[in-house]
Amino acid sequence: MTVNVTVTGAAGQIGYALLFRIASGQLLGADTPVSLRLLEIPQAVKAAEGTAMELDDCAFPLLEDIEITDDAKKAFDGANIALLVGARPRTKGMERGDLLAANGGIFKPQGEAINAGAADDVRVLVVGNPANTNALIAQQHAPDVPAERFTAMTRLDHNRAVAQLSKKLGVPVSAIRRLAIWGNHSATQYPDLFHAEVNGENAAAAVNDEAWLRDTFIPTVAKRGAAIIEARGASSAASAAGAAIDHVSTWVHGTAEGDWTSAAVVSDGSYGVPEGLISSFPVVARDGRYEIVQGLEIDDFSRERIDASVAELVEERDAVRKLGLI
Ligand code: NAX
Repeated sequence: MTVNVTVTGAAGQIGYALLFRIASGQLLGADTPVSLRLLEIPQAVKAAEGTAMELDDCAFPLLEDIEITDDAKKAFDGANIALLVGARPRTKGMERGDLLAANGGIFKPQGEAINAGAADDVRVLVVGNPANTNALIAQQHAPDVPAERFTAMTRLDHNRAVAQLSKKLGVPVSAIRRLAIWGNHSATQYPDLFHAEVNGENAAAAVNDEAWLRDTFIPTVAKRGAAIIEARGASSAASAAGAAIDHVSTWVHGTAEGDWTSAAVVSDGSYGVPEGLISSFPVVARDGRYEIVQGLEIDDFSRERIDASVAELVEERDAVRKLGLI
């Protein structure tokens, strides 16, 4: 059966890296035809049409059709997968409150449109920043959709952490399992090596260098986005698109036995993260659902960092509440 995939911000740079991979079958597999619905703001519809021309020109056998619109209701009608990439970036002199308000103006109506018209099995991934709180706003305006269907992306952070660890230890990325990002997709995020494994051995023990972990690994992962901008002159796009593909394809197809991944999902109160916040956790995907890995022991080092990132999420939630956005 054809799967309807809605992508917002389709004319942006992540959109450009993402759409071709979806249409080629990398999101849902080589047997699943896709119908793309691209949502853009009116000024960018023409650019999205240009991307659609290129998608046509790839003659992807799995791509059934492409619809381009600036109307959220149309874009989410019948959506099975919704990738919310378009967001309002922070511009010079913009306060955090202004940023949250501007994004509330995007994610509230999109949540409402998902609630009104998306398919019963809709799964939502928010990529656009501030991703966790944008996802919370959309989720709060979609009361008829199970809350667990709203997620935000920390898979890029996860992949970045895997890559850094692989380089440090000189092992292939395939040797690394059970890494986890906790908290907010922001500089406060906490990439956790204490539960990760390298060739079956504890990763923190294999590194055996707390100073590296604290002063190099964690800040390198957390500030990688800024380092990419500095080097490339533009923010990460292909790696972000790759992580979005990973997030959805894991969600649909499941995690490998004994492994887990990272995703920001609605908290059920696990690990002291207030219920209802959309926070990153170690998660397994089973039967099309992301579930928080339970029962991990959290030491003081990790506790302090998880709490700091979660405190930031609480502040963001309180700020959008105050603005009347949720
Ligand atoms: P671009 O500025 O290239 O593209 C964004 C696109 O969204 C633009 O074409 C714009 O017209 C569109 N847009 C804006 N408002 C819209 C609306 N209401 N409806 C539909 N489309 C709308 O940004 P890009 O580099 O593609 O990044 C997109 C978002 O991803 C940004 O918010 C960025 O901060 C975020 N990121 C999130 C990451 C994550 O790990 N969660 C990593 C990468 C990226 O930084």
